[in-house]
Amino acid sequence: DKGGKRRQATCPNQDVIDKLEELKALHDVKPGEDDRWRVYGLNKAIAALRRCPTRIRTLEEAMKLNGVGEKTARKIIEIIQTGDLMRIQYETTEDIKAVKEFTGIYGVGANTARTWFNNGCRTLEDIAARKGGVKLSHAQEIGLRYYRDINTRIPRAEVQEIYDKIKGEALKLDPKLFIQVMGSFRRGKSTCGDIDILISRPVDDGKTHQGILRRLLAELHRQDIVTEDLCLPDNFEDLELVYRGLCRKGPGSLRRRIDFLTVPWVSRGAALLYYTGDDIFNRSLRLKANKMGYSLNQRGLYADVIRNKDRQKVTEGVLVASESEREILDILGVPWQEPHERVR
Ligand code: DCP
Ligand code: MG
Ligand code: MN
Repeated sequence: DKGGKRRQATCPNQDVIDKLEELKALHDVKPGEDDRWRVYGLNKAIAALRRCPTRIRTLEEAMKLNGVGEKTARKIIEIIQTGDLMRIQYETTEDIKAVKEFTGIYGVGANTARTWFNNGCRTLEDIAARKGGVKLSHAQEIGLRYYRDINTRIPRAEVQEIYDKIKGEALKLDPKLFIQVMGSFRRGKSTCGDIDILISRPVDDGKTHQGILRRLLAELHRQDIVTEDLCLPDNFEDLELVYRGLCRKGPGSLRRRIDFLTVPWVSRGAALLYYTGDDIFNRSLRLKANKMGYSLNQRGLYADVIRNKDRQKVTEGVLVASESEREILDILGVPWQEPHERVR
């Protein structure tokens, strides 16, 4: 993927790159001049490792990489020999640990987490005790209550089981519905962070999926499959809806994050492409589209989008393709890639 932003699935030093990225992220949030130089150095090393077609085995090989000095080379060898980097533990200071823990609460971003830390919170117990005047939204409260569940990855088989049940219930409501599981599951991952489900419906008989999600959710709540709502759509009568919530396989099972998305039939290809990801693959596609004068989003590929000086869209533009993933990739000149190939 020459010149592309995508990371190759086949990079022989990917584990090393991942650890260096982790270290880089730690320096990135610090304000020091030294930290900026370290980020710069790590970026060069990461770029060199990406280009390197073979597995690095010795210090000499590591030092031959462009822009890699002895210090970084020693880090590379440490990762290769131990699978870890002690420097990461050392650089992970109390504030970074707390912010990381707090952002594990559904609906909490880095800014909120940082504010809580500044107000004296250090642990989830502090948050639960509303220390320092912490206020939680409804969704955040659920996020805190099911913190362990939500932050546990879901085995693929469990996603399949929950999805099969939901698909069955949906098809009882309307057998002509188009239902598809997206995200990491569709990419073939062995565990998933959440369950992403797309719903649409062909319009050849003049009907649509309008109102289906409301009815489906009512039924899934009744059966105790969907257990909590985190984010409801404003208007359930729209064709394009996003829903976020929690679900479970059965009584006693862990709560799992679930996202539903409904889209007009015409948008299904663009929606599948977007919500299958991964996010890095999406970013490279959007970049490619922009370079070609198009604009790509979950609704479709558009031409003649007019933007203001802040790069905000003034007009939606002219729809060029949206019904199938293949059509969009073809126009962008991107060779077809199966979902499992669309990975960092
Ligand atoms: N997506 C994106 N950019 C984002 C968030 C999401 O392009 N900032 C797209 C790509 C993702 C898809 O939406 O693959 C689904 O989002 P998820 O957060 O559910 O991510 P995944 O399903 O890929 O991974 P996970 O197993 O963590 O759920
Ligand atoms: Mg997902
Ligand atoms: Mn999701």
